[in-house]
Formats: sequence, C-alpha cells, structure tokens
Amino acid sequence: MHTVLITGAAGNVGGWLRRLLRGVYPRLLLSDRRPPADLGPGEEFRAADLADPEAVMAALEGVDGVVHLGGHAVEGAWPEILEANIVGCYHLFEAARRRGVRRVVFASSNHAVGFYPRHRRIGIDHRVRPDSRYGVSKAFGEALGSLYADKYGLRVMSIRIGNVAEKPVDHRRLSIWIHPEDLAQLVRIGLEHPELRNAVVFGASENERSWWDDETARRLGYRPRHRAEDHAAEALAARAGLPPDPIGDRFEGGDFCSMEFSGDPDAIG
Ligand code: 15L
Repeated sequence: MHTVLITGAAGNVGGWLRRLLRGVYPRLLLSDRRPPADLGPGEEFRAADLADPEAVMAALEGVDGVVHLGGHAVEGAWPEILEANIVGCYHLFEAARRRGVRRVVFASSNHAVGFYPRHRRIGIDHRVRPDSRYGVSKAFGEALGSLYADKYGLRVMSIRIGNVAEKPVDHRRLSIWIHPEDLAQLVRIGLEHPELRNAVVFGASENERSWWDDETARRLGYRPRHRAEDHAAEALAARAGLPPDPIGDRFEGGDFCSMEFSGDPDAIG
C-alpha cells in the first residue's frame, strides 16, 4: 500500500483514523464533502461528494487502498440514506474497480445485525438483521463489497463497527465498544493482510460482555489491546441515568431498534 484514501475523513471516526494512520503509508489522502476543520499543513485533501460519480472517480486517482467511512452515520430519512449510503457506496466501489484500486475497507456497522436479541451470541454466518434504514444500507455495502471481491477481484474487508470511542459510554457499549487504536489495527489488517480476499468482521475491542464471535478477525491476526471491562463501573453508572427503553434494551442495536418500533418484540426470536 502506497497511497491510501480515507472517505468521510472529516467525521469523528475519520478524525481518529487520520491521526492513527499518519505516517503508516507513504501517502495518506483525505476525502469528504468539506475539509476537516483542523486539516494540518502536511495533510492532502480531495473534496468529493459520494453522490457525484465523477467526483468520486477523481478522488480515487492513483489510490491503492480506500478506507470507506463516508456516508450517513446514523438513522435517517430514506432519501438521505439512499443518496449517501446506497448510491454513494455504489459510486465508491465502482470507481475503485475502474481505477484499479486494490483494496477497500468498508465501515459497516453493528446496526446491520441490530435486531438480534442480546442473549444470543452471533457470528458472521448469521444472516443480517438490520435495525434501521441505516442498518439496511450497511448490509447493502457488505453485499456490494462481496460482489466486487468475487466478480472483480477487489480485496474487501467490511468491519461491522460497534461504537468507536475512548471509553464505552454505557451498558450497551460495554458489549460493542471499540477503541480507536483497535479499529486502526483492524483497518491495517484490511489494507495489508496478504491472504485477505473478502471478509466481514466485527469491530470490537476485548469485551468480556461481547455478543459477537469475532473468529474471522482473530484468524487474520487481530489482537485488540483495549478492554471494555476496565471501564465497567463508569459505563454502568452512566446507564443508571438513562430512561428505560424496553425494546432497545432487549436487542443489540439499542435505540435504533426502538425508533419507530410498532412490531411484536416476542416474535423477534
Ligand atoms: C453506528 O453505526 C453509528 O455510526 C454510531 O454513531 C453509533 O450510533 C454506533 O453505531 C452505536 O451503535 O453505538
């Protein structure tokens, strides 16, 4: 990997990865609709709106690997999810194919499987179970990555990211939290591992309360260095201050599940 481009570089996760991947690859390019407010003098920025296929093509010129964080990062109305996460994701993979990019690391999300009940331990072989239009868009991105890997030989890793923060902020996050340094480790595996072809992994730190079997990531050498349990007292205290959410507290996706919910929780086995 010589030239790596991060899309969505002006966002929160983009900010972490910009700092953690600096100096790792000879050239690190940043892309977003607008430059990050704190863009440094040594940082190279390429503006691109994912909705504009020509702009995405231009952004990917001379790029070997993409870390695709760009798009809408939470639940939203259908038109914005469609434009940023469905059409935009297609533009990204298609530009990667046409530009001869070798690898794409796709930021998927735990919300692709958010409707699994918390008492179940799931692996990547469990079917997707999105908890929102946002979660559906992430399942779509994973499927697109799989198509481009199988059909065009692009190497793709989709990371179902839990919650990226310095610490798990509440009870739910004790199960799904990932420290930015652990995420950077996973991203580097996606960009560099010689045997990687087409993988979906869960993105979590060393979390005793995890709901996920992350065997694929481990097999690729992932060894998270941060432990959620070290912050358990604080995270549990934070939970005490939150109002009860009978639906959200039952499923992995938390309040993404309870938003707009009018189903039968007992029927979601
Ligand atoms: C995500 O996918 C979101 O991008 C982030 O904002 C958090 O909501 C996170 O999931 C989470 O589930 O905590």
